[in-house]
Parts: sequence; structure tokens; C-alpha cells
Amino acid sequence: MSLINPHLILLHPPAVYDFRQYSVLYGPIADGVPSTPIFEIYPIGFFSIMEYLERNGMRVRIINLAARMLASDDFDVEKMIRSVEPKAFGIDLHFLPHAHGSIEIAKICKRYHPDIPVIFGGFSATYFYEELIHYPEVDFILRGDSAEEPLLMLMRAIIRHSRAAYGFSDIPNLVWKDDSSEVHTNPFTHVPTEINKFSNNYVYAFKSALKYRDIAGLAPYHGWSSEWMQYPITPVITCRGCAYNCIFCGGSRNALANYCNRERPAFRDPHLIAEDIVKITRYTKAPVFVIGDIRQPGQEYARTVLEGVKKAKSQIGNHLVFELFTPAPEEHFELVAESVENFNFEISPDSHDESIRAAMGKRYKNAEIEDNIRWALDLGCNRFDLFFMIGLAFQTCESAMATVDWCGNLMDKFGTKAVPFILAYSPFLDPGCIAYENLEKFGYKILFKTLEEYRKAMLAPSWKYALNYETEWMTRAQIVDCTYRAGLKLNKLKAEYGLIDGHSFTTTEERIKRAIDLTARIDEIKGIKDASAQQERLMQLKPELDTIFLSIINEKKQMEWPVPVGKRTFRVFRLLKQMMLEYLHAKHTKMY
Ligand code: B12
Repeated sequence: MSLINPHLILLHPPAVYDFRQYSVLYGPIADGVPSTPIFEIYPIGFFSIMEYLERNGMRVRIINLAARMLASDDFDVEKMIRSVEPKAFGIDLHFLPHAHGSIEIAKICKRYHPDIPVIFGGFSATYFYEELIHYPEVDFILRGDSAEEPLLMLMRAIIRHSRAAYGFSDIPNLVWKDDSSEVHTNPFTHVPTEINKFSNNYVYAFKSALKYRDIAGLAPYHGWSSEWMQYPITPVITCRGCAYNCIFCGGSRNALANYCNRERPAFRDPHLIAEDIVKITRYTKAPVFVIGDIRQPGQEYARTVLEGVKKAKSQIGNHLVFELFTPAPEEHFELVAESVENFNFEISPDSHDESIRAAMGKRYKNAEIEDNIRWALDLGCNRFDLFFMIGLAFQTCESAMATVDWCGNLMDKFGTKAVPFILAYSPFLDPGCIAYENLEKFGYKILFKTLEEYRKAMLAPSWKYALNYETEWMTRAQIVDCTYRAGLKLNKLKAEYGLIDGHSFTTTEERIKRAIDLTARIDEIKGIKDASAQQERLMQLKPELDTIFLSIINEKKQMEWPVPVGKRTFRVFRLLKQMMLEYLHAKHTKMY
């Protein structure tokens, strides 16, 4: 084995393998995130897994296959997988849209390396573990929202005992097959309440990228490395789990209690959050996205984070982005403004209709939202994003269009710094969320239940047929149609109020109209009985479909947080210095 052969290779699959060959109208399913519909962003947890294992003597490499495939049509996944020889492959099935890609990648791993174990993990692997373990290419599943410690145990067991069963039965949360393919489900007991040991340290990741000479493989999303890290937004994680119960969220308190055994969220020490933020700003000028409302555990927690950041205020030019899970009191904005030079906020009111919002689990008023925008902007906030949804309980298309009208009012009142987005809840209502588990109560109908159905759904020719739900108030076709109508209207309003220029307005309108036209043409093609004729007609659409692949109703650039003008986003020398220090520190940690 070569000295730099990693013990574990974490592979991030594209949602659909091989998307480069299929003719699919993915629709605006990724219009609210920086990734494409292939969902090339790997779980943030890859970083903490890598760091925890490396600190304990394992060599870990991340290969973002999805981002590599997006970057080049010539990137040969099979060749890449054939050329490596780790002790184990780890594949994420965290986001359910990867139902197709993750299994296909596992098949390729097994084709070239039948004896190398394949480990699955993530939220969707946890939810569907009983079905997933029966796929022949899956050897192990680690359930739960915190895999670091059991994964280290598993890696040690794999390295010491090869494929022998000895040792596997002691690893919490592990689902595994023995040599005669009998399935064993270990107790699901590892749900850490103390998460300070899992840091947000990207230094290990960069070290690994240099070691395996593969910066491109590490890129968390397409465009991140290709533009030499021009816009590498860096997340800081405040917690595991959530204190809130939004009914459509697979990461809500009840959802995680239901399938991840997490009864309550675990928060990282607020002093460490401040340290994480300051540390990151030493080697990048990119925006820092603080994930999770820092008021979740109480105002005192938020105060401690902000006071910590304030100490370094004069050295931090980066834009910090804070989430608001509920509207905050004015003092919170004052505290943020005192502590941070460049700050931004985001909130997800979902609907303008307070009764629909309340049904989704969010009991706050429009007046409170408006107060928050005003206070924040008056105190110097650069940008206040608002996210609205289509596909909610009790929501008709008329109601969604009225939400767009309210977005117009907000832009009218607050100008270009209040930035609204409207998106369809897509492609899937999260398994395990309150609505998914109580369909009748919330008027949802779920169209796919098994993992195998989700795997196939991702290959549907149009997102209309991939959506896993409809509501009492809108069918799938109506959700699709309403999303395009709302997108057209919001685009127009954004141009009217000066949030976007004429070019953005025209290109977005053209994309939406093309998507409407392609939706109708695909519906027609679906009516063709002969499968090969149908496939041939679909393939003829591919060049046109490719022109609206990246986004449809929202341009990606509209979601970018500001970066200080004229600054190089990465400070390479500081990063190298930090890596050196970490290396010296790591030399003193014991090997397994
Ligand atoms: C922040 C966040 C984002 C961020 C960053 C995502 C990221 N890189 O992880 C952004 C905004 C980009 C995002 C996007 C999306 N998100 Co999101 N996101 C979250 C959120 C709020 C917090 C994530 C977090 O803090 N993770 C903490 C880190 C430390 O842990 P982790 O990444 O989960 O990893 C741990 C375990 O899951 C496990 N694990 C994960 N992968 C693997 C692999 C192996 C081999 C093993 C062993 C273990 C393992 O071990 C890790 C370490 O302990 C969660 C809700 C929640 N409460 O978790 C939703 C959540 C994860 N997102 C979700 C969804 C659906 C999406 C989107 C598909 C939405 C969309 N249509 O655009 C996209 C996918 C984007 C992509 N992949 O390209 C759902 C997933 C439900 C599901 N079953 O599919 C969640 C649960 C809730 C929600 N609806 O937002 N998201």
C-alpha cells in the first residue's frame, strides 16, 4: 500500500448517475441552494468525520464525484474508482435525492473492488436502513446524525479484522451483514449530547486535498474550485438537531426524535462558535454562514457568541450571515450590529398568510417580520433574505400568488436590501418530518414510500413526476404550474423594484417560459406508448434541457452573499501556516 493510500474514501455521488446521459427536466428543485439539481454539495458532516478520524490516526480522503462530473464531461468515474484502493468506501445517502446516484456509485465500487467494504450513512440512509441494507452493494450502514465515533470504531474493526464479523456487533448504530449476508441491527444508542469535540475546522480538509493532490475532488460544489475559490461560503455549525418543529422539515425536533433517536438538540459551546468564526476569517474573506439561529438555546448563548466575535471585530471584514428561526427583539439586532462589521440575515416565513404559516409550525406575524427587517436595515444590515414556499398545507395557488404580492410590498417598503425568494418544496417532502408521518392531519398525499420508488423517481423525465407529494389544495401539476407563475411574477417585481437588472430579468423570464414549454412537450412524449420512440424523442430535447439545468426561477448569483470588494477570497499563506501548526499538533496524537 502506498504511503498516502487513504484508509477511508468518502464519495459524494451525483443525485442521478449518470446525469450527463439522461434527458431530464429537473426543474427548479435546487433553485434555493448554491448547488445544481444534481445536488453536488456533500454533507457538511464530511468535514467533521474527516477531522475526527484523522485526529485518531486514519487517513481520509473526500472525492466529490458529483462536482467532478459537473466540471468535466470527460471525468471518468469508473477510472477514478478503479484507481484507488482504500480500506473502505463511505458513501452518503443523506439527502434523499441521492437515492439513485448513491446506489449506482456503490455498484461501481463493488464492480472494481468486490472485497472493499462499502459504508452508507446520512439521514436518508438512516430512515430507509431496513430496505437499504438489502442492496447487495451495501455492507454497512451507520445510523444517526453523529457518525464520527462509531465510524472510527468501524474503521478500526475493518482494518484489524478485515471482513470477519468479530467486533462489529459492539459498534453502536451499526447495521451490517456478516459473511453469509445475514443482517444484524445493533442498538441505536449513540446520540451524543456533547458535540464540542467535533469542530468546524477545514484545515484537515485542505491538508487532505494537498496530500492527494485533489483540490477539485474536495470542492463542496461546482464553481467553488473552478473559479479558484472565488466564492467559497464557509458554514459554521452551531448544533446537531433543532429546537423547532416546522412540520415539513426532516431535521426538526420531532423528526430527529423519530428516526435519529435525538430527543433534543445538542449545542456547541458558544465560546467555540465565536472561535470557529474568527478562525475561518483568518484564512478566507468569503462570507461565513452561521447555521442555526444563535438564539435557539436562549439569548445568553447568542450574547456569548456575539461578544466573542466582537473582540475580533476590527480584523473581520467578512460578511457574516445569521439565521432567524423566529423574529428577534430589537436588542438582538443592536447586539449584532455592535459586534459585527458586515452582517446579513435570513428568515423563512414560508407564506404571507399567517394562518398557513402557523399550520407549518411557525407562529409569528407579518408585522414582526417587517419590524425585524426595519431594525436590521436601520442598523446597517447589508441584506435581509426572505424565503417563501409553494406546496404548503392549506395553500392554494391564489394564496401563493398573494405571497408574491406581499414580496412586492416588502421590496417597495424596504428597497433592494430585502430580498425575497419563492421556491417549490421539492423534489421531496422529507421522510420523517411531521407532515410525512401525519399525512391526513396536514392534507398531504405521499406518492412514493420505498427507497426503490425514490430511486426510480429521480429518473422521471420531468420534476412533475418526481415530486413525492401532492396536497389537498394542489396536485403535482398545479404545484409545477404555480411555481412557474409565481417565479414569473416575482421576477417582474424584482426588476421593477431594482433588485435585478434588465439582463437578469430577461434571461430569467426566458428560462421560465422555456421550462413551461418543455414541461408540456414532455407530457406529450410521455403519452407515446413505444418505449424506445419515447426515449428517442426525450433525447432530442436534451440540448434545450441543458440550457435550463443550472437554475430556472432564481439565478444562482442572486443568492450570493457579499464579499468585500477587491479582496482575494483565500489567504493561502495563512492557511498553509495553520496547516503546519495543525500538522505539528497531530504528530503528538496517537495512531490507532
Ligand atoms: C445547513 C443545511 C443545508 C445547507 C448545507 C448542507 C450540507 N452541506 O450539509 C444547504 C443550504 C446547502 C442545504 C441544502 C440542501 N438541503 Co439541507 N439542511 C441543512 C440543515 C439545516 C443543517 C445541516 C447540519 O447542520 N448538519 C450537521 C453536520 C455536522 O452533520 P451532517 O452533515 O448531517 O453529517 C453527519 C451525519 O448526517 C452523518 N453522515 C452524513 N453523511 C454520511 C456519510 C457516511 C458514509 C457516514 C458514515 C455518515 C454520514 O455523519 C455526519 C457526521 O456526524 C439540515 C437540517 C438538520 N437539522 O440537520 C438540512 C437538511 C439536511 N437538508 C435537507 C435537504 C432536503 C436539502 C436539499 C436537498 C434541499 C433542496 N431541495 O435544495 C439541499 C441539498 C443540497 C446539496 N446536497 O447539494 C433535508 C434532508 C432530508 C432528506 N432526508 O433528504 C434536511 C434534513 C432538512 C431540510 N429540509 O432542510 N442544506
